[in-house]
Amino acid sequence: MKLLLAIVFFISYGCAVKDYLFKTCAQSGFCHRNRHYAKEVANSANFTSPYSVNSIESNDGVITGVIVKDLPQLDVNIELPFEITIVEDSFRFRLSEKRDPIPGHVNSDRYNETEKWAFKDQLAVDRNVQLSKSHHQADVKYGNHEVIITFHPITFVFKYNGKEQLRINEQQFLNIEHRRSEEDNELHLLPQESSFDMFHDSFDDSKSDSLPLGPESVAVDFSLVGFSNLYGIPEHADSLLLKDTSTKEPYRLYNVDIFEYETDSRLPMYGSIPFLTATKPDASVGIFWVNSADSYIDIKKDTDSSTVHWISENGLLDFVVIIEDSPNKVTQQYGKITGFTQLPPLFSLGYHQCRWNYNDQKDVLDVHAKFDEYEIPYDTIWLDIEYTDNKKYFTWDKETFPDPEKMLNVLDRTGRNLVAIIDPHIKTGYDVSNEILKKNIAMKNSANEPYFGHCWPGESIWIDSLNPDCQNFWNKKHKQFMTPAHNIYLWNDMNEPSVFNGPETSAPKDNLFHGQWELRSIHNLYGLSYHERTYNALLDRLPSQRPFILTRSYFAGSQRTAAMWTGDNMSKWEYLKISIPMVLTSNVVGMPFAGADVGGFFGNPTNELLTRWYQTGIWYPFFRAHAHIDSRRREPWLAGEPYTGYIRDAIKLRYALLPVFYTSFYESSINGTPVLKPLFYENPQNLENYNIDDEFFVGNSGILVKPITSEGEKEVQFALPDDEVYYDFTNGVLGKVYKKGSKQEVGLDDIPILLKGGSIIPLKTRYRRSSKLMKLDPYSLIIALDKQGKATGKLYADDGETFTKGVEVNFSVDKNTIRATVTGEYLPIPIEKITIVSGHDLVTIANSHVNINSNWELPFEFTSTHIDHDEL
Ligand code: NBV
Repeated sequence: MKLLLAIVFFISYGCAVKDYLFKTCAQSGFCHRNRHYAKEVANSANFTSPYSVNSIESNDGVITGVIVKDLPQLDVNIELPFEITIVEDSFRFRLSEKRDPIPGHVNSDRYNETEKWAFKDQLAVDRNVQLSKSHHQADVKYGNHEVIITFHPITFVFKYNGKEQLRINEQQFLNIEHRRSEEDNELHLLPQESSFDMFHDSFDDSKSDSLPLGPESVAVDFSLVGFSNLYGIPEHADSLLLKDTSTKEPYRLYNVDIFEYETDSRLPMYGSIPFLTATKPDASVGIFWVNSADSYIDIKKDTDSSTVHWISENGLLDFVVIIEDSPNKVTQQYGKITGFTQLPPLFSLGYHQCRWNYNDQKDVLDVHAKFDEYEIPYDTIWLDIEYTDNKKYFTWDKETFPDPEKMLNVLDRTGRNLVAIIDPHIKTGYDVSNEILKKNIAMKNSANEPYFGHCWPGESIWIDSLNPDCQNFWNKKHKQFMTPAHNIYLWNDMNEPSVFNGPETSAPKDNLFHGQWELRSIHNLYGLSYHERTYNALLDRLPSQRPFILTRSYFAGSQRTAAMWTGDNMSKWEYLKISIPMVLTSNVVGMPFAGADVGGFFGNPTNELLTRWYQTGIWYPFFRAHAHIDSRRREPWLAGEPYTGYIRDAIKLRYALLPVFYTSFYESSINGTPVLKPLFYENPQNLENYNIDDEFFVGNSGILVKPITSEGEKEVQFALPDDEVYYDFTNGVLGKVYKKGSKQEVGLDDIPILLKGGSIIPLKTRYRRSSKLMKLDPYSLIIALDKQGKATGKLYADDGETFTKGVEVNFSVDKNTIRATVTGEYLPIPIEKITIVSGHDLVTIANSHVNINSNWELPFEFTSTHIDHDEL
């Protein structure tokens, strides 16, 4: 019977499962009700909101107060206590509800621990906030910011440098569905409210949700004054610029296993980051919605402003408003709250070779050897679920992988690594699951008994990674599984969590976690809690080694401990194209270590598509080829010439650029700068940059790329973000100045790149088999002068493995002299070649063999007056 069930699930899983599995807003109780309420409120001529600020006071920089919800038909008012704090220079509002406990399994409070997972450890609270108030309004001042809070109807008006930027609740969509019982529900409703699915979930009766606490949603509207360009709130397979949803489905944030996803879609995907940004030339805004429950976001755009209606199923009404001068500063402020990305170990920026599955140890080592035979660098080979003994994680299939340690040692000889998958569903009936049950650290059902569901191994239980008690156990299991190799890292998949027989491909929302919280409250952060446990386990095992973990599910804060990829895409051109805005969006919301399966997961790419995908993939911060178990083998040499050669060239270019990527990651790890950076970050003054998502910069390097993502494309035309001079840098080879608006011919071997005048980039151009073997290689510098004959650039270098701080070298050129300022100790920095280009001139200082040990300078003179590809 169990086998039959598993086969049924497997078959339905393998076939294209479509959007009918997922609730639309109209089918989702809380979304339906809030959209209905918004419509009724907007249409009622004399609507009076039941909410008003009843009290507000300030105590040692923390502003507290109470909002009351006054329903005339009730004897008592509903009290909603709130708190305002200025955290890391941004405005945080946090509102809860006074509730009487309900006896039973479930914790009947509103969930208040999202911040525990999303925020970094210690937030700076600004105690200098000033509050002044009158009878009908209060005024909160901090820095150049002012927030005017009107008591009834409630509105928050945000001013920055004296100018209005944002109004909260201007539309009066504020809605806090307070506690009530089903019996007296009628008494608690406003005429504008619908009671659809408040106590019963009618979506799928076979997987019904007991909704033990009834309706609990929180919602409010944000009017962005003068902003019509909105970004963020991943994960969706959609454009960089968010769309108007007035006549569409809202964007949904609910981590689900959405296999065979479609592009141009607002459907939820594997991860959620509830952070939305908006930009105009003189200001940028960020709204961080601190809530981990199922959420929908409606966006309405008017000519020059936008309204965002944010709706969550339960939890607190908790948000942070960031208002700054530029988009870069908004991303930075967000990073100050949720933490910046970890500086990844250097190897993880190299090329990753994956497929579901490398069949056995010999297969792994054969593929490994072929890379060297074809002189293609790679750093990591991956093992998907088939390496285990019958999908029992923390075990090896003894027949196919008899000696993993030996295999790891062979990989290690040329500096290569292995990544193995460990998912959160644990097969029942072996020591790992038995121990989980014994230790009482499994996810529970609504009756507070361990939950049994179906996934790859058949019947499974899920680790409750919210439970601190699971950490020691998780440490122990990883130690046993991974010891003693130091070149093995981890991949956490299916952590939405994906449950084959659960509602909407996940676990039932009334399942329970540590603290008796429902999955409903914590759903979108489960994936984060899981990969954080793994991160801690890796640190526990090797405390001085920077861990590497790839996660499919993620939440705000995931950037601190993991990389993400965009899940199961397809071998089709449209998926190659959409991968760029998806990775850019991830960068905008502070999660730069992102990539898409190169080649496409489902299906078989043509050689042209595969080649173009590699040429695009080398720019993903996380660069991995991956394929479904049923797809044909497609390691780079199988394409044959000329494709293999083009793929080799692309991968080699990525390796030459590793110093640029590593430096960009370093910057991101200290100030949040995107590693793949949209054009409007480079120049927010130019409105034409706001909607470009097929072109990007690599961090602050000045490298501008426009990958070819259409079949048969023969030419490329760059949009230039500003008036600076740009040099042709196709395939990493310096050429002439690029004429604005000109079309360049492209062959299948071409990767269109420009280099912005004013940039200095460090490269390592010698072919080595892996990044580790490049460690002692000298650098080459490429210096592209701006219109004033100046340039700047940065290099960060360290051992690439431990937490020991390295060296930061700031290069500059002015008045025909190159200068380097050095901070830190990872020295010397050897340089073998310097190429300098200006509008008309070129200098190559070959074989200079400089060793930068401390601050350094070098005068130069131009030696030729024309730049020609052949000369370089
Ligand atoms: O573990 C198998 C796959 C994996 O290859 C893929 O990358 C994940 O996104 N996994 C999903 C489970 C099944 C996919 C059909």
